[in-house]
Amino acid sequence: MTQPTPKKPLRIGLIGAGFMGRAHANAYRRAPNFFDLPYEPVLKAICARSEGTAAAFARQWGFESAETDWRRMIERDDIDVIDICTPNDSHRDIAIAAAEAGKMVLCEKPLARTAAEGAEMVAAVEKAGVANMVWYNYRRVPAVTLAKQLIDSGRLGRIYHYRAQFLQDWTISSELPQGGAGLWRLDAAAAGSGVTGDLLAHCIDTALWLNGSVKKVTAMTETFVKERMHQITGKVEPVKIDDACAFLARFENGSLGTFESTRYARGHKALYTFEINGEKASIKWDLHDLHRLGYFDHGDDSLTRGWRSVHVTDHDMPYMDKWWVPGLQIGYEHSFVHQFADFLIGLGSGESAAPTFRDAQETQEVCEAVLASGADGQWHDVEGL
Ligand code: 4PW
Repeated sequence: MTQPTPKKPLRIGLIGAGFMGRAHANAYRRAPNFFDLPYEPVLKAICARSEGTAAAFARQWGFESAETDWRRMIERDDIDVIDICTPNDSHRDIAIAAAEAGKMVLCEKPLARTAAEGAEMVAAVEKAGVANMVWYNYRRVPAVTLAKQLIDSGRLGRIYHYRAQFLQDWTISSELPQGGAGLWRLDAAAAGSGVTGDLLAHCIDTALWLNGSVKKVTAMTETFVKERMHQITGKVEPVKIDDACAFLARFENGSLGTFESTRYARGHKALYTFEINGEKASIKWDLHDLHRLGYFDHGDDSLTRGWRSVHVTDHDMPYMDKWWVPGLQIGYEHSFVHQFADFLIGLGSGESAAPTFRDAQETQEVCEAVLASGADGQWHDVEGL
């Protein structure tokens, strides 16, 4: 019997052992079980600031070694790809150092705190010629990928409206501190911005992918709790993130966009929704019911026309043939598995998996224009790349 050819190992160094570190580590482990991939992921090293955290994470997820200094991790010659899952304030330095060391670079979203940082990162990976990708995972929810296929096939016709929301409620208490472990998303120095970079960045990435570029935006932002204890300095400090942001957008294709995000929508934990209205049909999606795609086709018989709830679980749906028998659902974590599988498939074929750093920089530019508009109340053009 002929033996299968051994796959080329891809040795991964993961930096960051928090929520996203777990989501990514799970993806490295699951992807080769369910996808036929040209590379075999090797969980070479995990890096976390605390030795205990790094060692425990290595044990739990099966990493061969643990580091506490990301610079040391990048120096290692037994690592091919650096995956950045740290707070946003270290994305730039890690990505640039990794690219200069010739490593492939994966980065959790948003690419950076600002468009200027993002631009440096794009330049670094492109100069080094290393593979790169940003983890905007919702593109790989099968129902969202199906939405892309339906739009690209022309079923919606001309698009008039793009509407998106990302609602949470976890920062309402004024007792919640900012900064430090678990709460860096409230600290502008670490995060860059509030809901704009954290949540709207997802909505913007999906929108750019499904509906094309945004030309200009006008926004309003608000910080409801003005001061919070800072966990690192131990002092009560001004809060400089946007707690809520709503913006209007004009897309290149002539459609109008409305976007809203807040962490003050009592009752909502992670409600990401979008709806797209075209001349011939509309689609809508809701993260809380992520395997369904709402679809309305004006071409249907008028007596039975209505919103269909397409159950995106059949094997002809994107990614679904890789999982269980038709009808069974998958969830949030699978979007990361799909993204990592696509990255490895792209490495094999030589075609980069999207979004690359350059693609994600477009989201960064929209965020920048939104924040600038939130500050001065004017319309802002989105800068080109
Ligand atoms: O990236 C986002 C996070 O920062 C996520 O998609 C959801 O919102 C879950 O946590 C936060």
